[in-house]
Amino acid sequence: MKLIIILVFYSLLLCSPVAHSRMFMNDKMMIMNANPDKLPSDCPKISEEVNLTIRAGHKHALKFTGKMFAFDQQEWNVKPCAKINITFINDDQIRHQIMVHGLPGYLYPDGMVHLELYGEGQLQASFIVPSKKKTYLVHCELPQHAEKGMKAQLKVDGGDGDLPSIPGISAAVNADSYTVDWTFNTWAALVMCIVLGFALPLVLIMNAASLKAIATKLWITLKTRWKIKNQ
Ligand SMILES: [Cu+2]
Repeated sequence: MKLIIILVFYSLLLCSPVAHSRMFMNDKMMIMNANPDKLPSDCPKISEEVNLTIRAGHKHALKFTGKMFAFDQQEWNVKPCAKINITFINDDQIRHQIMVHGLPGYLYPDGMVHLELYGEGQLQASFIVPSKKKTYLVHCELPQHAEKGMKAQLKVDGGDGDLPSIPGISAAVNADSYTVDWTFNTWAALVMCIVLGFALPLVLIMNAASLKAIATKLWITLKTRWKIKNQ
C-alpha cells in the first residue's frame, strides 16, 4: 500500500504542469518571468496596453536570403511603461522561443522574459517594460536559430539604436561568405548546368520538326506491333 501511494505521488509530480509565480511549464510550452501586474520602479502607472501577435517559423524567413528561421516581424515600438500582451504562435513543428533580454533584474530574473512552444501552437503572456528609452533584444535561443534569422528588437520610446544582425533592419556582425572553390569539379558542374539548361533545350527547339517526325514514326511502329501482338 505504501509503495502504491509513493508511485501515485511521483506519477502526479511528473505528469502535472509545473507552475509558480515565475514559471509555467507543461508538455507543450513554457513561460518564464511573465509579469502582468508589477510595475517597474520608474513607472508610476501603465502607460498603454499593447497586444502583440508574434509568429515564429521557417516560412517567415523566406523573405531573407540565406536565413532559415524568423519571426513574422523584426521590430516593435511601445511607449515607456507599456504593458505588452504577447500572443506567441509557433508555425513550425519544432521548438521556438521568444526571449526578451535586458529587462530589470529586480522584476525579471536574469533580466529576461521567456516564452517557448515545443511545436506548433500558441500561448499568451504579459510583461511590463520600464520607462527608459532602450532597445531590447528579442530572439530564439535554441542553437543556431538566432544566427539563422530568428532575431528581432523591441524598442521602448523609440529605442536607443538598432541592434546588429536584425534581418531586414541592420547589417550582420559577421556576414556569411559563400566563396566558390573553382576546382575541376566546379567547372565541370558549371559546364554541365549550361549544357543541360541552355544548349540542350536550344538543340531540341531547333530540331523540333525532325524530332516530331521521329517520335511519330516510333509511335506508329509501337502501335502497329501492339495491334499485331493482340490479334
Ligand atoms: Cu527557434
